[in-house]
Amino acid sequence: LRQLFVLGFAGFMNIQPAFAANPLIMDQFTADPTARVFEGKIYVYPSHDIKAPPGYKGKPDWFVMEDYHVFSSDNLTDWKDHGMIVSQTGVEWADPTAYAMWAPDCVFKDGKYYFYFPAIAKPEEKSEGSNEKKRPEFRIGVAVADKPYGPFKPLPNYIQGVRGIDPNVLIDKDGTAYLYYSAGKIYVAKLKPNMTEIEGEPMVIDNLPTKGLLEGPFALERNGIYYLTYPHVENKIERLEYAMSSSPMGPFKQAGVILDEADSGCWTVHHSILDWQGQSYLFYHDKDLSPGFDKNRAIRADKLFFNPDGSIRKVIPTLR
Ligand code: FUB
Repeated sequence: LRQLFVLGFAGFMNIQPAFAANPLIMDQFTADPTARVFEGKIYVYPSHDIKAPPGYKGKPDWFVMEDYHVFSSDNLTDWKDHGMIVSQTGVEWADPTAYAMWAPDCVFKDGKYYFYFPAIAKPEEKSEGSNEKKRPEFRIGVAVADKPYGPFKPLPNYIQGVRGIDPNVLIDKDGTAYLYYSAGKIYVAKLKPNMTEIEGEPMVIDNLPTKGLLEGPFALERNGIYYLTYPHVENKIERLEYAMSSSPMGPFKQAGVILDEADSGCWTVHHSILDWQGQSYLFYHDKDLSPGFDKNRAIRADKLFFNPDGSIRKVIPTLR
């Protein structure tokens, strides 16, 4: 009956319902899913929420994230956990006590898989002879593998010239790679062909909401349109919005809402968009496995539809 009601209402509103087996992963908390098709399968690179371990000294009731797993599926229902691929204790430059392995991405270029991840860097001495430490800051690192499931080898240092979180990489049709990330605003920088350094200075993306852009950009290209999708918070909870452009670096024009604020009250909505077997999907998260605490999240996927003019229809979240 509920589904019939949703279908009728969706038809009336010219929005497209979708049903999926959500949440996707049931045996651990997962968040911030970047989904990619590699070697004929869907690979999802989420971040990994955990309960604070004994002795944890970080901010209370906050994200606690020490590593990443990768999952694959060929039907969106049965998922294989390939295990831990990168951990805070295995990255030379990262503070191994920070539990801040936030939202990652992974792309394939010239035979290699590049896994991009944010983490808090080890505090450095401020200046010679001074014991003062710099404030902890987020940097973005890269780990490289020959296969989508690893083993991934983290590079010894983070990407120079980039301070921020939530890396996302778009490889354009001409092979140029662009790194998007957040640091209060959304930034973009061209990556050098080695995929581990940027060319020039990062640039702030203009014409987006002036407030409430905290995290989670995801860019894609479709039929010559470049989409920048991003969580936007106005009333404590994020909703997913997007902007369109004819170029990967903009200028972008705000175009609408993809996903409304979660009914559950989960305040983050990190996401990605994937085409799989002729259908687009929105991967995102909610707090299905932890209704009382929205820093222990669970990833979901729902169908996403484009209108003939390239605009995106609102996604209706589903649960199994
Ligand atoms: O998962 C930690 C942070 O919460 C991510 O980096 C953000 O995008 C938000 O989902």
